[in-house]
Amino acid sequence: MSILKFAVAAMAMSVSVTAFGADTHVGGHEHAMDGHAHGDTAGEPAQASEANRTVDVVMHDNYYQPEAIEVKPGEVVRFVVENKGSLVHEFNIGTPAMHEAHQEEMMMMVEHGVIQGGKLNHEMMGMDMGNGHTMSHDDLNSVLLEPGESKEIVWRFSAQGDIEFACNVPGHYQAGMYGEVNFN
Ligand SMILES: [Cu+2]
Repeated sequence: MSILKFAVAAMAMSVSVTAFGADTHVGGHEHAMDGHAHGDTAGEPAQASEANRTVDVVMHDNYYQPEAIEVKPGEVVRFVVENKGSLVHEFNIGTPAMHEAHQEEMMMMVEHGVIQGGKLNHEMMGMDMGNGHTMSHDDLNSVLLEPGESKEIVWRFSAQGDIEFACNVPGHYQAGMYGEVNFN
C-alpha cells in the first residue's frame, strides 16, 4: 500500500467515525465513470431480504411519483422504479454534491451518444474510454432506465443527512426531477 493510499484510507476511516461531521461532501467530486463506491453519507446498498418495505417509484418527464420519501434512520427500503416517461431517466440516491458530480458524468454520456433522448446505447456503455473505465453506469445507488423499463434498488439509509433521490440526465435535475428523503 502506498503512502498516499494509506493516507486516503485513514482519512476515510476518520470520516466514517465522524459521520455527522461538517464535511458531507467527501467523495462527491470523484469522476469515476464506473461503479466505484463513493465513500458518501447517503447510505449503502443492501439485500432485498433485509428490506422493511417496498416503495414504488414512477418516473415521468420530468418528475417522480412520489415527490418525497419518508424513512427511519437505518431503515432498508426496496425501491421498485418504473420509467413511464418518454425519455431516459435515472433514480439515484445521493447527497446534493454527489448528484452535482454525477451530472458531469452524465453530460459526458450524452456527449458520447450513450444517452440519446429515449434510448441508451448499450454497446457504447461497455466501451473502454481509454483509461480502463467505461460508461456502464453501474453505480449501486442508481438505476438508469429507458422508457417502459423497471428495475430495483435496495438501500440502507444508514446515515441521516441531506439526501435526495434525483435524475442526473442533463437538464432534468434543473427541471425539478428530484425529491427529498426525509428522516422521521
Ligand atoms: Cu430524468
